[in-house]
Amino acid sequence: LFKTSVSTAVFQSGALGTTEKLELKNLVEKLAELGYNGIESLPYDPDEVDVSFYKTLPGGMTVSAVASGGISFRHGVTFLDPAEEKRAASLRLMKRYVKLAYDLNAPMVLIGSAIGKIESSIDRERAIGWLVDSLKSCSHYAEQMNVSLAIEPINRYERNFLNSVDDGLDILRLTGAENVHLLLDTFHMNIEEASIRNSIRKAGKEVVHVHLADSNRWPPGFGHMDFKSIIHDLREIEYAGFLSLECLPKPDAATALESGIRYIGAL
Ligand SMILES: [Mn+2]
Repeated sequence: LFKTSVSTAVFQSGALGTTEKLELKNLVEKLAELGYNGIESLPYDPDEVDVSFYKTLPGGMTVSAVASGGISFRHGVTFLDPAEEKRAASLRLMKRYVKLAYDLNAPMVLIGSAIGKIESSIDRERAIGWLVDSLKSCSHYAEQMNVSLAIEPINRYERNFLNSVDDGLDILRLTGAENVHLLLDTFHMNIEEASIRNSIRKAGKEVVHVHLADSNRWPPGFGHMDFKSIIHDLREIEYAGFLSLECLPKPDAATALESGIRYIGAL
């Protein structure tokens, strides 16, 4: 049986273009009640987090991961910003997310949108060099706190490189850090991977976190993806991390949360 968690941001703040908002406290109580094992935290600023709240989560829940999307959403900087001072700012922020993960006893920081895009004025090799240097720097810092980093391949409509598992493995090879791994997101995989099965097998031990959403980014079971097969493949690679629901609150938040864990549990 896999551990389950929920990426809370979309349910709290109307992220991903949604409007429904739940108070974090009520949301967390609901997740414990439904039987989730953890919550994935996406604070827009690490300094705004009430650490004590996360230390006493109901139902023995833990923080499955800290997501760093606030670096681009809130602070408007990324690892690939053409301006050097903005790249430096994103790196400083990322280290604060790493420290926050340590403070919350979370095993890892998720790195998705904070990577950014390659601007047309920037040479591709140069940009990848910036990314790899930033990851190396973060990984050294995170190592001292026993925190891992998980980079997320994101589909081509949201990012103009690092879209597939193969792309992610290339970045891991270039980075060469023992605590930098992959986050697989089924919504992005459905768009980018020729074979989800082969990609999961190829990623193997590098998979440290999984985001679950169906083909339409609704909760699993509301689209046309074969989650039975995905779960089978994750068992085969002996994946031991969380299955973290990161989906739109559709048809509504309560139904998404309830059906999410029920559907995963029945697979
Ligand atoms: Mn994701």
